[in-house]
Amino acid sequence: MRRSLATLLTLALAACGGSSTHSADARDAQTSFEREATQLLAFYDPIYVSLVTESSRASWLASTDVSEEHTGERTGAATAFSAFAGNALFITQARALLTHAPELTDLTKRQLRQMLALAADAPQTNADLARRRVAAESRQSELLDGFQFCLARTGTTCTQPVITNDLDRILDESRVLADRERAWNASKEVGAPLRPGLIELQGLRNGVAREMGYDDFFQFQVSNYGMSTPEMMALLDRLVRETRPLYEQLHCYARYELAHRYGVAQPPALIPAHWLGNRWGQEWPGMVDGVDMDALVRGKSPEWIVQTAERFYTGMGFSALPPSFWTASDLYPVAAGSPRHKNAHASAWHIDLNQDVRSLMSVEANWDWFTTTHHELGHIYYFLSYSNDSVPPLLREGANRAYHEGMGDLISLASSQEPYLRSIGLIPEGQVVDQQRALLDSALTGPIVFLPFAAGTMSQFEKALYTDELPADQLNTKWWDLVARYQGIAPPSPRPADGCDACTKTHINDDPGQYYDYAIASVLVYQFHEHICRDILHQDPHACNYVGHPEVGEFLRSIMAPGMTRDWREVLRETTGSDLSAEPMLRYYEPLMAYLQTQNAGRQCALPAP
Ligand code: X8Z
Ligand code: ZN
Repeated sequence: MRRSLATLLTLALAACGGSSTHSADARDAQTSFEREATQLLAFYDPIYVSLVTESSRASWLASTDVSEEHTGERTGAATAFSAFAGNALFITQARALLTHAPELTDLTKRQLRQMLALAADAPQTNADLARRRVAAESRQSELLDGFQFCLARTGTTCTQPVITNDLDRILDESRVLADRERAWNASKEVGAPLRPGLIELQGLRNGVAREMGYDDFFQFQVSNYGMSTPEMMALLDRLVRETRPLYEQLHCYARYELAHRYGVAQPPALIPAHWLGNRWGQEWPGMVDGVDMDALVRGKSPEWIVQTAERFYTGMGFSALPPSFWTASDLYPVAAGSPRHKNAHASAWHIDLNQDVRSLMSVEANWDWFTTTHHELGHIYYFLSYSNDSVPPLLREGANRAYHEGMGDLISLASSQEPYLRSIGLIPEGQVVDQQRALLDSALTGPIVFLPFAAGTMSQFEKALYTDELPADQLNTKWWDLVARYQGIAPPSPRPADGCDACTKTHINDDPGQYYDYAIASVLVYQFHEHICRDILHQDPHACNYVGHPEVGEFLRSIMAPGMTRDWREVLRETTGSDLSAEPMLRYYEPLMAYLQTQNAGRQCALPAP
């Protein structure tokens, strides 16, 4: 494979003719740079598509059936891809052509920049470093995806093996603090084994980014937005600051409500992590009396959940999912007792940059999986929307990564609203919904609680890890310092200094340096939602139903179909008339402030700024 690839490469680059056009007159030179770029891309594209496909297929297998053999195949395919995409000749040619930017079309420049971004993942100018990085990434994923979580042991033998869905169920439902603490501790056990791999990857990821001229890996990832690290951190700080007053009220409400629930007389200043219904405290479900979202889907089958999510999209005029989605995806948990291990975190895959789209999930009939399924199908419909002739393979991406995360989040928000839930029979006739409490639950499970984690803890941690080269012995202290400052949460008991609780978060290992995508997505979601509800549907953004409205589908398609061929800021301005702004999100949750201040009257609520 690699041998024939190298041969092809040599021949085609010879055919491209390098930058030998300087003797032409100005007009000819102008066309010739564009022509040269077109030739380069015409050579690059088919090989790129075929190697992405090979590499995605191998990764899919390694993630859905963890084994040494599949990890080896993943590493092999990823190495082949890197040998191609990171080839020094592409780097030199793309850079040289981009020095003639005024003489290239916007579409060509975007493709060349994306070619360089792909090369930056494994630049063959330092092939040994790139190869070690690819192998270390595979090993880390194998460790994470193959880890056996365990709730009870006799000696070193696990007597109660579990999957993360089981741990999440305990944190979602149990009212017994000892059981909750056991589940929370069990969820953190994967951290220590992942620690050495993360430390190795810290050096390797920084190394390859520096090889391409970036200061560090974090800066390289941030460049997807056309922003510098200080600009990104300032944006994230602003989001944390703007939502802090409401977060302070929610935090106070949660401290007192949960202390009451667990029979603790004096609520602690920081919320104990095992009191919350999520392993990282990134959302706080199940906290509002009278709002039981899980009950809405209890008794439904996991298949119904996925089909219902698809119906939301077809209800806006999108096509049904391709039949291969249903046959090739891996949507449900591995049967208890099966020796197979698979990645436990939901993901969506664009295998061949065309119609082979798949999702990896472990769907069960609960609210978390209901919203996650709508989120994943957002990625899938994004893939399908930009797989059209106007979008070259290199630009089959979101306008930026946050757009990709935002589309499905938007549909999760829309599919959680009362009129829609009534229309599909999940809220029975005669059942009254308390609007204030429903909005409170939505804030506790939505952006106001999520932002301190996403824009604060996670992003600050990854910036410290890569930009500031956080030393290995400070991984846990840094993590818990950030969790306390941004989220106001503490571990149930002191954490070992040589552990890695950050490593328990999937993205730290296999989707690194980009968690702020979700923070920015949550802001975009409310901008799009407000526009759809007010300007297209003329409905209240709190009770707005997209289904049955192909014009909403058209609007979403107008955002998704161009993929990365357009600048994300221009797309936002054209579609909503505004720049990136947290205003619509703050407006949405504004009615809660007065309500919470009443609920929290007489309580000690101060939460210092991070
Ligand atoms: O990782 C995800 C998606 C991946 S496509 C399920 N999310 C973040 C997380 O789970 O931490 C969605 C929201 C935040
Ligand atoms: Zn996602």
